[in-house]
Amino acid sequence: MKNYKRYLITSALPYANGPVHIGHLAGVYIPADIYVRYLRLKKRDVLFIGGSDEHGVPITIKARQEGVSPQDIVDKYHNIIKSSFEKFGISFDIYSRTTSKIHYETASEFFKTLYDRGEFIEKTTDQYYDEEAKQFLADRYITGTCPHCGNESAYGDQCEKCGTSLNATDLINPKSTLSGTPPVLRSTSHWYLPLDKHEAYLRNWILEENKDWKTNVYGQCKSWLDQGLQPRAVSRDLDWGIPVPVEGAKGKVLYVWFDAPIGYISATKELTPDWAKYWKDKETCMIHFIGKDNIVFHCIIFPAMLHAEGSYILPTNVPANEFLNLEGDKISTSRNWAVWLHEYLEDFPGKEDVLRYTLCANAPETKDNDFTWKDFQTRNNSELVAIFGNFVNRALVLTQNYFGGIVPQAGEFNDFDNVTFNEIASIKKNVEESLEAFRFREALKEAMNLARLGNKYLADTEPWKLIKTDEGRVKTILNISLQITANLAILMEPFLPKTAESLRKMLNINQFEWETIGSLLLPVGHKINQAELLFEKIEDSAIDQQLERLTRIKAENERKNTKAAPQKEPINFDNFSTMDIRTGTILEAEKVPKTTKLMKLKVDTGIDVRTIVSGIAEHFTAEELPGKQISVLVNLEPRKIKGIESQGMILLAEDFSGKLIFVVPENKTDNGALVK
Ligand code: B3M
Ligand code: ZN
Repeated sequence: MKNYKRYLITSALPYANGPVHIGHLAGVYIPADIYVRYLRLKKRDVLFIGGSDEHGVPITIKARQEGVSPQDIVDKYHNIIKSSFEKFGISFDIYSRTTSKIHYETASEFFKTLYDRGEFIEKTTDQYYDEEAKQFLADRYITGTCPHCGNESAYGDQCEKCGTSLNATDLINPKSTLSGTPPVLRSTSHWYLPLDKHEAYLRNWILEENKDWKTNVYGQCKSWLDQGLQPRAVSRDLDWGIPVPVEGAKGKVLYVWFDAPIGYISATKELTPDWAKYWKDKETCMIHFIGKDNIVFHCIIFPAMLHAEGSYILPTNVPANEFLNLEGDKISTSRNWAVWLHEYLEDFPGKEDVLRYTLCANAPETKDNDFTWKDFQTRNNSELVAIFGNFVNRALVLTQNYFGGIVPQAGEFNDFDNVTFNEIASIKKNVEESLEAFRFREALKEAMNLARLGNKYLADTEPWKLIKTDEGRVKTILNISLQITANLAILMEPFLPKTAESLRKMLNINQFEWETIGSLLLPVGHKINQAELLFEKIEDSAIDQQLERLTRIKAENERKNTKAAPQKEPINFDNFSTMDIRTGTILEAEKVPKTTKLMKLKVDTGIDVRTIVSGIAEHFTAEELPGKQISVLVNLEPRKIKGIESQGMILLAEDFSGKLIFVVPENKTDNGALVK
């Protein structure tokens, strides 16, 4: 790793228009936090910047939906998001917000500097306007088909599917999201940042100087640059945002993607009077952790802004991740298809690190990836509990039992001891290499190898068998095992901070520093504390509950998206009156053996008691049916189903989620009453 004097690590500012979910954590905040914790353990000078993005159309749309003001929305969600991050141990040095005073000043000043220096061009163009809502349709107020990839729900400023940044007038079949009507064109003037002017500079900077960037990031930038850069509007006709700080700009605010990245600067200013050295000194390494939909803004537009301003450094790297899916489907706020962090915290209290572990082990680093609850359970039970927890517990409990919790004096190391102990340093090196290349999954896997090593060492040396015959040897074995445990407490800190802290408490150690990994950390005679379980098994029932929740959400969504089937061909009254429908009561019910759907019913139709076979066994149990009054078509030709003669048909409605509901008389009535 090149040694920089200091590090400025930023993570994308989430829109404060909803809570955060596992996709945010896996894509941005966990990798950023691991990296920062690693740098801190290496005693580097590092600042970790975060905050809420509180402007832009995502906020005003949500405010409309909830019938409150944009300020109410950002106040509410900023706090929810901030507290979720805290609980998951995302260790920001500051978590700020873009509605802060210091941000208004910083962003306005930034704009003003570029404006005064003639870095913008002012253009009057036709833009989409919603005549019903009496408003220009910026960004997410307008959707349409992306001209590049055909995605039908691209926004006015960006297609989230292919990552392309768009102008609203590029969209095919544009539609206002306010009124749903096709918009009209109206002329308006705005300030544009001429990206074309900076193209050659950016080309050289990215394509030549930053060849080591992740391939997904480099590739997106290259394709952008190869298409040629166009001037980009940096103001909007909206009433929520930072007012454009020049004369005659009434009703115009800064484009949210102009102000938001400046939020990183404002937050640093808010944090420390020394902010400028983090932003303006070439010996700072600045890294932006983001999701793939933010690449163009962080690699092209923000650098162009910084370059135009002239006194700022550009990022050293922008390690963007791909997207995380949930159980095979794209995570979606509007479809509620997500695992929300605040809900996870309620369902799995104290298990923050388990989610950190799963999301890192399965991070969407090079391609989109899937989160499944089954995988979550397996990672916990077969890795955290069975490997990490098990090893630590054995090492500590054996020390308690045999030596009263005192680190015993090791005898001379044999070859196996030496090989095992030396392995710690090589694991450290591997973890470092992976972390520094932003390969966090690999780093975690390598770190877990230390727990594996410990487990294997105990299994191979079997101190529990030796204790009766060779106490001296057991002392050596447990000394080494405890040293591995203490090394684990440091090595795992970036990934599993809470676990590492518990481990340090059990081991009774305070000092921890990355460079000490690989050495004997616990002196002979050191007293360790009582062992507690680091992880506990997650039962099937907890996983089933989560899966049931998702099934419910899926059904609800399907229901919302399904419309009533179109009407059938007309019939006349005579056609209808040939059907003999009666009220009846189910007397007995029994599942038809070797079938999944069929239920054999005995029904009192008022005319007789007869057998009817009905396809309802997946919806009702045999126990809940007897006594139920229903409607039944009694003159349907008898049919043999699975060898049973069925004499009629029970009437059921199928709702939009596919659920079956009996068509029943409003009040209990006579069996055999005619339905007409
Ligand atoms: N708020 C987009 C997002 O949440 C945006 C990031 C801003 S980073 C300066 O995906
Ligand atoms: Zn697209």
